[in-house]
Amino acid sequence: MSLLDTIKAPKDIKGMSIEELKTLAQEIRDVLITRVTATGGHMAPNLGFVEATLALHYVFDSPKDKFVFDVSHQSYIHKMLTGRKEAFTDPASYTKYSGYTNPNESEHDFFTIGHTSTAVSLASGLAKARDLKGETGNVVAILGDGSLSGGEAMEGLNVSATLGSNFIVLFNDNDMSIAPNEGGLYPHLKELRDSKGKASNNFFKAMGLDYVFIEDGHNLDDLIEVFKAVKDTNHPVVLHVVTVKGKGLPAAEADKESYHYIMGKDFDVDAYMKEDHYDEIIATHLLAKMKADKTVVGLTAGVPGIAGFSAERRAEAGKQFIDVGIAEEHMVAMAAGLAKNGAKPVILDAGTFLQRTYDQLTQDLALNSNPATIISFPLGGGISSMDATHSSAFDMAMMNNIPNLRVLSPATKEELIAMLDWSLEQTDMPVMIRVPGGKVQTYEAGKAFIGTLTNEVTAQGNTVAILGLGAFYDLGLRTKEALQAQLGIEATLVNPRLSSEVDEATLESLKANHSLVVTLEDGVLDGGFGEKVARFYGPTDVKVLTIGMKKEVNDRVPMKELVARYHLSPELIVEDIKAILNK
Ligand SMILES: Cc1ncc(C[n+]2csc(CCOP(=O)(O)OP(=O)(O)O)c2C)c(N)n1
Repeated sequence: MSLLDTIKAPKDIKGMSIEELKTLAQEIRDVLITRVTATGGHMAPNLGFVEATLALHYVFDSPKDKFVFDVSHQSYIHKMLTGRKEAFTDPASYTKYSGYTNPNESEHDFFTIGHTSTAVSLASGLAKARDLKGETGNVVAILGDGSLSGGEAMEGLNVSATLGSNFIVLFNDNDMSIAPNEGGLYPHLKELRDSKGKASNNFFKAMGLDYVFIEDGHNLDDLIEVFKAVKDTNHPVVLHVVTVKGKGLPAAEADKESYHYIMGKDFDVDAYMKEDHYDEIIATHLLAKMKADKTVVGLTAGVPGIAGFSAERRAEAGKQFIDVGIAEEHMVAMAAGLAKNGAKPVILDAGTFLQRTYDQLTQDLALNSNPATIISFPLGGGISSMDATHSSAFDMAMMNNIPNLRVLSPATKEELIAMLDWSLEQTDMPVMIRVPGGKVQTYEAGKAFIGTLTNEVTAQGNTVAILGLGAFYDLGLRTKEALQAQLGIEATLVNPRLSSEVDEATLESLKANHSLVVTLEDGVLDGGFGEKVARFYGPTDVKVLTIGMKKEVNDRVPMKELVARYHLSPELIVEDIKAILNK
């Protein structure tokens, strides 16, 4: 029986000797490597946080003492120690719990988290509420060095310095974000590490926080000693803990970026390599554009890999690629400045992370008509089986309704490239291009985009018109075929290309010989494209069927279930059409 087998709750490690804790740390590493290799997940962040998590649970008393993990992608060990270890040790239970903290899973988790840089702010609220209620207990925010580059983390540190009561920030410094850290702060963090916390240039002290340095974040004796010393502190303190990302797995230590998140064993690398992928297509094209025009500049907020910008491509792009750190708001405002001063900025980010920057999109880009291009990547697709925190179902609805921002949804790779080329040359407005989820599609029709911002009727028919937006153009094509086969209806097929506006001329022309218009979109319906079409036809006899996601939280719901629930298949859509047409 292993030591890990004996642990059902944090109290079970409290009686262990340091030697036993060290053995347990090794067991946990072995389990992490086996489990994450099988299922995929955040390998390197967790391997680097084994001893620190053990020491936290050894010294503090969770859940009375509260831990808030930033991003919470490094919370696997915390899960193992808080009654959820079967999700790591038992293959049949591997998918039982999510990869992030979630209060529905455990009383030891306080927030559902997946976006970065929020832990200090969230934890400061917990601490303030504790104080207002006259309660006791420690509050610990766990913040990574990458996440520190996000403005919210800095805002949180600034405010929490004034709490005047117990507040601990465990700053987990492994000198890496997903990719290497960028920005003027990081050489100073290195100075702090190199001087064992003694350098006079101390960001945390400048913020008004007490500061303790722990040189070896894998030394349980040191960690436990310092944690005991700061437990029940009466003021805010930062524990600067130096760790090694990927600790204990040589491949991960050597290639921290690739091992930040890895795919599981079922992922077929060979098949993947044989296929086309939008990130590769975009990165290759953008690099060529950069070479031809020195004012083209790519920007990302800590996620270059999402857009195919590997270390090699970043080096190739040189000064024309900027990783701003995990600072989405800054990225969008900087893009506004770049556009204003004649450069051609291209923002490359995931739709879910762009949610953070609604204000900059609205004010700095759209209101000021600054012509930046935003390429929004849906992680795993718009409607997807992702964690709720990482859903990209909402980016289109968010962007669609910002005046003076055009949202384009290419259906094919040719169209995507044509839209990007057009957007780079126009100077009237910011443009978002929503990368289609799923397999790369290529149709001749997609070549027609010349920046006219009109819908494209790709097949003229009658009775039913199908408007298949972006990734769902293909679903439209298949629905058209199913309609023909099952009801003998020759439907009209439209590639709308644009979701922020309706093309009134095209919609007007459909009135003549169509009684039903079907819209298909890979995102939430509320605020989406279909609603705009429905509003256009509201005062007319034309009926509108909108297919897309209902406004609700979906957390790792299998795609099969979502297809059935939202009728995302040709068969189910034909059933709906039949019912409406009384066929
Ligand atoms: C708002 C937001 N932007 C980007 C991401 C993607 N992301 C997840 S973890 C991470 C890096 C975090 O680095 P760090 O805090 O140093 O933690 P480490 O993984 O190195 O332990 C990034 C960029 C995200 N989750 N949320």
